[in-house]
Amino acid sequence: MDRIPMERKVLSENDRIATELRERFRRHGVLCLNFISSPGAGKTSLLERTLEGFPSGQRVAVLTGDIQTDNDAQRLARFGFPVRQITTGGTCHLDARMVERALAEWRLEDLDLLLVENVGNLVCPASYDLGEESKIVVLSVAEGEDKPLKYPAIFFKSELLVLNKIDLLPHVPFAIARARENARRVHPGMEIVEVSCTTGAGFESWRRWLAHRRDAARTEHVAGAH
Ligand SMILES: Nc1nc2c(ncn2[C@@H]2O[C@H](COP(=O)(O)OP(=O)(O)OP(=O)(O)O)[C@@H](O)[C@H]2O)c(=O)[nH]1
Ligand SMILES: [Mg+2]
Repeated sequence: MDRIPMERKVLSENDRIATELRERFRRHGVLCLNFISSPGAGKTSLLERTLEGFPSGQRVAVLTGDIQTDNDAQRLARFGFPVRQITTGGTCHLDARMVERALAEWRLEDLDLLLVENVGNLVCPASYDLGEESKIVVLSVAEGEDKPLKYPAIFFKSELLVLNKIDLLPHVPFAIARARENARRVHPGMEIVEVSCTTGAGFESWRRWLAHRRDAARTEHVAGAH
């Protein structure tokens, strides 16, 4: 009986911190994106290719969550942008407090894009607001086109679906039209891009989406400053 109130209390404390973080991000014109997927769908690969495409001097930083290792931070640090690992020690999602702590040594004035890779999990991260502007869910074609129906919360809450590993389509039974239909059944009008992090296919669409969102955040920030 008392499990529900406890959970509510934890979540409302998380929401309080997330709200503060969101206000700080907006005040500094930082676009924060929270990447969520099941383990191995390609979050780190998407971030690697994205960072690889940025000219040096971009005001971008990355936080990456993992239950146990710092493998992803090592992969992402190769591109010369600031990267911090958040090791959750068993917890299946990032929370706003973890993000707040990880940001303590960075000046938000120096950033305009913060990319947050969540722990690989399609369930728990959906319940924890990190103060991000948008959640992005990554689904690979090796996982089955029914996933939006089975894990609706994360597809409903995410602004964009990145359908990854399209290079594998000839080898796996994945009906991409059905996947898109399922995502939009859960989240009408959901934006979807199809990519392969291995070949780079579809990256123009993903980069266009990102550039558009960065422009929007910048415009809002400038407008707010007047
Ligand atoms: N064929 C193919 N493999 C891919 C693609 N993107 C990622 N992979 C592979 O999928 C595996 C997992 O990719 P990661 O980027 O580590 O996945 P992740 O979502 O960050 O995984 P966790 O952090 O463990 O949740 C790696 O072996 C990648 O090389 C793709 O577009 N095509
Ligand atoms: Mg990863």
